Amino acid sequence: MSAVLEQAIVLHRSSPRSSKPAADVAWTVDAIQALFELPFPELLFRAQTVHREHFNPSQIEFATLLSVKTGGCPEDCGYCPQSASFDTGVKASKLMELEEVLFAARRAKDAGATRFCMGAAWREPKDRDIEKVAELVNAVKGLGMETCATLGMLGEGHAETLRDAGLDYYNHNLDTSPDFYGDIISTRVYQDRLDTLARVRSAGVKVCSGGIVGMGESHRQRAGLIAELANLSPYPESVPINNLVRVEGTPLAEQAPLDPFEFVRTIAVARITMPKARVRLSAGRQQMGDAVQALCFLAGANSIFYGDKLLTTGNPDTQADVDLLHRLGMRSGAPEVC
Ligand code: SAM
Ligand code: DTB
Ligand code: SF4
Repeated sequence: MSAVLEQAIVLHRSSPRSSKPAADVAWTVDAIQALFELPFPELLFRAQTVHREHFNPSQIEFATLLSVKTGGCPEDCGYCPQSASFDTGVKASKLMELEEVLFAARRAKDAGATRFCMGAAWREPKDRDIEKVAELVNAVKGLGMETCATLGMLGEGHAETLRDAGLDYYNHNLDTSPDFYGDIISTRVYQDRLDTLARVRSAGVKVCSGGIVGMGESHRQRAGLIAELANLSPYPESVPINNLVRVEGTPLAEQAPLDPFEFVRTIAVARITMPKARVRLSAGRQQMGDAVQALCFLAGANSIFYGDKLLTTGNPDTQADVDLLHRLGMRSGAPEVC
């Protein structure tokens, strides 16, 4: 066994990170890469052990997404069908009306979702956008659902306004490692993302932040993304792991698909390094198959996006997800940390 691998194992066994969220031990990229390189059964066993320390491993959160403002985005994220820089056939639309959003949220709740996440294709919302989204958040919160919003970079006071309206989580993904970021996005820098996450955290809104795998990043860069997330202090309460959805018209449309076991490994490493987070098996499930999804649950995923659509692309239909959990003897519900 290599020295780095031993370090990863020792670190995992002895580090307070396995039981305390705000740990004093930083994860090195080497140690995380060594976790990725463990034999698959060993990695899954470790991830399951950590998962069971904090959660009921049979419970999966259902979070429903709604694109409340679609397309026409000035950013050039190479994976995204909503960027105005690419011809993907996504039509730009204005912010949805309150009644439409409430209708979708009620439907999601009736179908069993506990979290409702509203996404907008903005680089950064204006003050008046925040006022309008705050009304949406307040109305959805009134239904008794957990609320989440993903609106791009936040300015001064935005996170506080959303918090006061009842926002539980703000989603803002680091997406990939710092050294691969510039290959994917040219219109903003990594530090912009970190600055928004700091604003969210200091307003007392819970952080939802993860990334995308399968964009052509190296093994080390995949480990680098997890290191960035796990070393946020504290690490995010919610960690979406997206498998790239290859959309025609985007620069990443022809990207070779990722080995599904590598995706499962990413979930497992996220679970080990962020033990109390809700780790979400996010975009890419429609292309994945039931067996790989089941492996992701074994690797410590305890949340999925639930509903026929993500933002602009497809997702398994709700009955298929209900059936999948039933076949696995699992159940839906907001996972509580124990
Ligand atoms: N505009 C805001 C932002 O960028 O933060 C919010 C919406 S944006 C669509 C939210 C996240 O969706 C991105 O950070 C990215 O992780 C994910 N995403 C977008 N397109 C994707 C794709 N084709 N495959 C997988 N994930 C994708
Ligand atoms: C996240 O990490 N993934 C979601 C949500 N947060 C906003 C979005 C996935 C989008 C997939 C491409 C689309 O449907 O447009
Ligand atoms: Fe815009 Fe967000 Fe898509 Fe980037 S990921 S192009 S910021 S909507």
